[in-house]
Amino acid sequence: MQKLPPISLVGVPTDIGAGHRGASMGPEALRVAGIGEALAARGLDVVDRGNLNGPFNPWQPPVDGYRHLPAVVAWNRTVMQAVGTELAHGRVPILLGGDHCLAIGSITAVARHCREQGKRLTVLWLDAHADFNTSTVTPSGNIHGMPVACLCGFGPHELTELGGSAPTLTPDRIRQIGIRSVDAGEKKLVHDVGLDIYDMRYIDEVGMRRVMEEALLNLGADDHLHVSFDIDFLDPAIAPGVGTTIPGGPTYREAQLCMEMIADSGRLGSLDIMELNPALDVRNQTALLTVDLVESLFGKSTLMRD
Ligand code: 5AB
Ligand code: MN
Ligand code: MN
Ligand code: MN
Repeated sequence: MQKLPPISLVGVPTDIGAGHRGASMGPEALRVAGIGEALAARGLDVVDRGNLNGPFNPWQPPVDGYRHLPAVVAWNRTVMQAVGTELAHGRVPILLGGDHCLAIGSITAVARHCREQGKRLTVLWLDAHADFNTSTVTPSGNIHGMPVACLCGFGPHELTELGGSAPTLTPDRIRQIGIRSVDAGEKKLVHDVGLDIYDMRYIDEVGMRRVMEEALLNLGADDHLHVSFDIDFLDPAIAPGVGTTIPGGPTYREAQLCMEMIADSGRLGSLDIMELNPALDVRNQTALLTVDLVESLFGKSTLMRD
């Protein structure tokens, strides 16, 4: 079995960027489902750093196209700092969300770390949504629908410049998998920037195996792979505990294969687990499923391969 670096769990208990309350309880639901114990049982060194702190959710309407922008910025600064610290200590940060706006801080920290280490960054974005809205095209003002745009330099300067002045990522470093809900204005934007999207139709047509082969193609020895896992990537029949369920997602087996092939790449360097909403879950089943998939992501396989 390949030697994996030590892991740090970092809880971010907020739903500040979401359209439903409840993702703030995600970190605790993942702990109750045994995420730390499951990874430790794989022989990994796991430390739980507890939860980060930040402003409460005031549940306000959008201002200039954004809901809760100042609080979203505050949470993301804290996330960037915490993720950066873990990476600097040679650890693999696992962010326990929390809503998906927090991927801005997480990936900004990862990108900075990669620049410092001379590593190339590839981001796999597992999601039902493209998360490429801007203040002018968003149907909701919810910033969890905007993180990919912000990371590519489209968004409020407080978020696009969280880690300095230049955009954190160029669109060619991102591969999105599982996409099946893109808003009209958002569709034009992702098309214009040429985002690499493996949508559900493509998964239906060629299968998850070829999708993952293509998404993981050309990963070099010095590449850092970041996985941003929005739980609504999964079909709602198996994962009801999310705020924005979209039917027609990957099945249990497709999701397993996706995780196993990422594990096989041997390049996983950081992970976000986002958008789990225990208030909408059924007996914590979505959290338990997530832990099962994360075990595969860290190399657990059904057969005698590990
Ligand atoms: B998630 C929607 N596109 O912008 C919007 O769960 C949904 O992080 C965004 O992928 C869903 O409000 C954000 C309609
Ligand atoms: Mn989503
Ligand atoms: Mn998302
Ligand atoms: Mn969501």
